[in-house]
Amino acid sequence: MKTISLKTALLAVAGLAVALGLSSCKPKKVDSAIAGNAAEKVYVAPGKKDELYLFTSGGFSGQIGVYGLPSGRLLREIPVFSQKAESGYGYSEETKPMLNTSHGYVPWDDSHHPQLSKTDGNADGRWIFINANNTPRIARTSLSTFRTEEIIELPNCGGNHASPFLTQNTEYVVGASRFSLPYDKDGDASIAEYKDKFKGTISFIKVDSNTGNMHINFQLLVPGVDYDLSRAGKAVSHGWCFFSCYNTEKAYTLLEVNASQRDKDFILAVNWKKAEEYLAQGKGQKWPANYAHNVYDENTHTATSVIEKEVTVMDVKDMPGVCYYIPCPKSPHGCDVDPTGEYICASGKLAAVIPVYSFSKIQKAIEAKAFEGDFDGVPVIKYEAALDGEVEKPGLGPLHTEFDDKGNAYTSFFVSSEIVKWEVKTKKILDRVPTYYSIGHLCVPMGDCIKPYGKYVIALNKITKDRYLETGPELAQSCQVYDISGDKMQLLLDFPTIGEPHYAQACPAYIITKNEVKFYKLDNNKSKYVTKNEKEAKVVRDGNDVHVYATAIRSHFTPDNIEGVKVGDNVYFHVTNLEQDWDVPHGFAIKGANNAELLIMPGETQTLKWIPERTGVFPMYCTDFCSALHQEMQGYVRVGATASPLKFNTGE
Ligand code: RUQ
Ligand code: CUA
Repeated sequence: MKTISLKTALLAVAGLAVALGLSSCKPKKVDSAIAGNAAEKVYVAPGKKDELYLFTSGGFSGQIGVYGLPSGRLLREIPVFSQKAESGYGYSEETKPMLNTSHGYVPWDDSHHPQLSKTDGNADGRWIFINANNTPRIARTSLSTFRTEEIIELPNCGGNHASPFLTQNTEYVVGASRFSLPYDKDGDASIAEYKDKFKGTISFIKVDSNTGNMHINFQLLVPGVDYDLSRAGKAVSHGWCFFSCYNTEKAYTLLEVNASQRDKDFILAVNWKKAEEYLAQGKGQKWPANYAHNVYDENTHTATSVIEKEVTVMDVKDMPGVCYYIPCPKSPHGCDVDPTGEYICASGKLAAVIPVYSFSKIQKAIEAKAFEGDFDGVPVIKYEAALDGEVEKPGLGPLHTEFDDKGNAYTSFFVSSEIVKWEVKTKKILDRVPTYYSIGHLCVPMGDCIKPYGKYVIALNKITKDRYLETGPELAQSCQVYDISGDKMQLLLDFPTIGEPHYAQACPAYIITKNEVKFYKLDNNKSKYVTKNEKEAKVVRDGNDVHVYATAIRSHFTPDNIEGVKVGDNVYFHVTNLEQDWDVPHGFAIKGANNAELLIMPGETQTLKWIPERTGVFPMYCTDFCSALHQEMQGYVRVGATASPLKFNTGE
């Protein structure tokens, strides 16, 4: 490598950053970084709507944040992997199955990479996918309802980080393991046997193009390194996926030191179309498995959870032509494919250059067998044979790259806390701007698509230090918006986010709003517990279970007086919102409920379970300000020591 001299310095800086708890150099001249017309460029006047949607990962909140751009206004937090008391997600009987896993009910996770569904390599506004790292799962959220519709657990996977990445027509959502694990003998081995026994996996989850429903078509068993990030090929490279790999040292303790030994780690190139051929030839082995598959049905307004028992696994050792490693300088993190699909750039966290590989050169190298040996049976392509060129002296600690519509790339630098713009073809650096501070991912609207939207780059920062009003020991998480429409990047706006915005994707608003669902049709409501009109409202006892079939409409519940419930009963309030109009949810809450409230959309039925633990009269009410007489939308449930005949009514 040409830049060996820089490497020592880099390692020292990176090492120092680690020692300081991963803080970074603070850019100078913070105040002068804002140009005079910045405010005007992000100002969205009252009554006007934003131009774009931005979907951020919630990180350790497990959710997705929805913001308008360029204003940075928070519109919604969509619950995905974590319970949300605000709407009852994960608390209502209908949504609890969404958070079921093979480990039982897991109401929390760590989500990193939102991915908009794609058609022909461009965002199509149908769904957004996101990964759960900790208990490996992938979720699909509808962008017509902004609700999570499906969550599939990944068996044979530890740390689902290189996930979920989509092929160009959403044929597959792909997720790879960060933590390798032993998969023979029921997953047990001594940790010291890592080098021999631990393996990684890559899951290829097929997405039904009409319904979006996911199933694991196959898993690839790959050598036991850490797979970190990924992008699928597109256009010329459609049919391939690329993964960054670190810890090719196969260290299993003190990775900070032990996984930073080799001068080069790898990019893994996977020919998934070829893998499909092997699958069709019956190469796959059925492995017993145990993983949850949870689906929310919009007609029954109810989720079901099924535990699947089998998965098809193929060992890449036995599948020539499917996998190739390509050397990549020092602990790569991001692995990104440019809009043409020809260029793949990898960002080594400790590297002094950004290597840019050429897809056509990779193909030629494979044909010519330009290999420098193999790694656990997988051929390693010679670095020079795959390389198109290097971006030299780009900055310190490159992490991720996105692209605009003019042939430029934008790379984030954690340690030097900046975004660097460079030209993909020439690898020439064109501009750099500081970020405040320590940028991780970055997002250009549709910056991973065949036709990027461009216009802005959004920095997703790890540290905010002096940027916002203090909020105790934990400071706000933050995005920054930069204008990239001119030659020079221009900082426009800081705005705080909910949770840690690891990654985000953005697209023009019309792509999403054209599919919008305004309310659920009551006629289509197939819930087992629906009450379609007030006359059918009732309260029914079944042993210790009491089912309240209730309706809500401005501004009363039917029934709103209930007597005959006893202490210790399982009381199920099945509330149907009878409204058939946009934006008229009703809430439901009862004193002493130790789970959540419900927020019920027009036409929908949701159920809150309540176990009264004492006698008395318990008020219930609507929590969502629905009309001038919202505050009148209330009622009572009387609880006795023993059961008495059930009585219920409204207005008698
Ligand atoms: S990561 S800061 Cu979890 Cu996507 Cu790169
Ligand atoms: Cu219904 Cu307030």
